[in-house]
Amino acid sequence: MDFGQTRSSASSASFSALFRVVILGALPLSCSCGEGGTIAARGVLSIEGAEIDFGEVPVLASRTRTLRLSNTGRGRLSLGDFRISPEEAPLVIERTPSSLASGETAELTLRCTPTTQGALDAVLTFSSDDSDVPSVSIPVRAVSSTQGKLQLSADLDFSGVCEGASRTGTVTLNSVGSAPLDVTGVSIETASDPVGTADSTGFFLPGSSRLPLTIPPGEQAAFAVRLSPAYGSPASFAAVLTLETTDPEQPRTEIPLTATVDRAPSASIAELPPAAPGSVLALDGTSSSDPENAGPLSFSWKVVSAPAGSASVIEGSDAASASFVIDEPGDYGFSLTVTDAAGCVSPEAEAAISARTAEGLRFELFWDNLDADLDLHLIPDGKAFFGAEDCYFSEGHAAPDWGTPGDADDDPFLVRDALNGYGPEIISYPSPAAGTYRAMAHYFSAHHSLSPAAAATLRVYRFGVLTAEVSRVLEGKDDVWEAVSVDWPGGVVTLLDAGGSGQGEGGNE
Ligand SMILES: [Ca+2]
Ligand SMILES: [Ca+2]
Ligand SMILES: [Ca+2]
Repeated sequence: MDFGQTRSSASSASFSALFRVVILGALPLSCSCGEGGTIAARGVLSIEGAEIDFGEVPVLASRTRTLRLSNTGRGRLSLGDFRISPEEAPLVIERTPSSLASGETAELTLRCTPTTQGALDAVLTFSSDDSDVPSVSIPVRAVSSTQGKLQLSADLDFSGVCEGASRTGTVTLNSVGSAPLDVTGVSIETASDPVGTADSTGFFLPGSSRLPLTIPPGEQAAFAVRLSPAYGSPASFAAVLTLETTDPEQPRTEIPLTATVDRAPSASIAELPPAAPGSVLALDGTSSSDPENAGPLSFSWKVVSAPAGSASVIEGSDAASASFVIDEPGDYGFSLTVTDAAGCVSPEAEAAISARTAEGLRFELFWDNLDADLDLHLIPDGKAFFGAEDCYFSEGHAAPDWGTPGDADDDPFLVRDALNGYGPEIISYPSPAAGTYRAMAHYFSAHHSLSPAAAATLRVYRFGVLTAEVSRVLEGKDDVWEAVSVDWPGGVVTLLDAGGSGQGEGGNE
């Protein structure tokens, strides 16, 4: 191989124009007139071009040229014994025709990939059974005066990648040579000697680059490398990033990739206690932990499901111990995630409760005077105070038979009779029928008190949730307070006595 340094760039552009010459075998028909006077047809080789000139090819870049071969004779033409001389020339014969039918044209393809700077002078030879040109020699030229050069910069710190998260690093390929740098391969392979139990499968190339990628001199290209250790992944990773380029000094560059994983903390919610509507639910995440115990954990509680109408929010949603007021009967779901000092986030822990009570309506009356005996009455709308259906302490009235006669399931009942302060006196109506009900207080006895006035308070609960609280002073014996009416199933509480004070809330069913 002659790699003289004096050759300048050849005129590759002129290849097809100037050398479009049939240089060999112009005979269209070769007559072999035998004694019998027969004419034997034979193949005749025509070649388009006198030489193959690749022109300037940067070191390690690859170019192809084709040579058109035609059979202008009448018989079949056989070709063979294709060779490059000298053998070590950086040329590869990629495609050759082995025979050409009469009138057929085929292409021979030659690839040149110079490995060093310099000029290339080689010869392509082959044989044919055209008796006029049994041996063909075609000069092959190229010059390689430029080369790509790779300068790498990498940001590949994968220490302490959070379990369950992702980190992306970057490899930047700077093209600093005299020729464009071709990137022909980018891959991540298993480390030949993984560290310990390191997993080599975690690293990947998230982007998609079509290769080969050509980077002009002075420019750069970047490749992202990502590691996304799933929860439960190994504690470390090792792999090799391999770059293949046309930089002759580093055609194959291997960059080791190593990673350590910071374990995610674990969120833990203590078992939720049974809770009724109206109660305060304690949310306890104090048993959450981090394998590395690195610094304090931070907490994030969320309500993931709640019954319609619930407007309650978590108190202390960023604390280990939080609380939640159950404002509506129904099913609630809560989640907790914790974050360690390194910023690694736990998988979500979830807990659920069903906060229900079978008791549709409940009325409670209490007062502030120990001497006073107040009585609570519950009366269907339109029925008489102290009438047959009035529910109050008296015999035969503590559990009046409402709704279906003889069926106690649809009746209200006095849960607790208080004979003096401070109550409470309680009436429960577990399965209210549709309708309107009045709740009243009657000052039954002052027990001869000198100061009988009693400030009374009535509370109405719907499915265990306090929906109204009203207050009024009852002055003495036989004072009557017609406090509220309650609509069912809506649960709307209406204040009846303007002298009272308090607030009711509508239901939502
Ligand atoms: Ca951790
Ligand atoms: Ca009483
Ligand atoms: Ca009944």
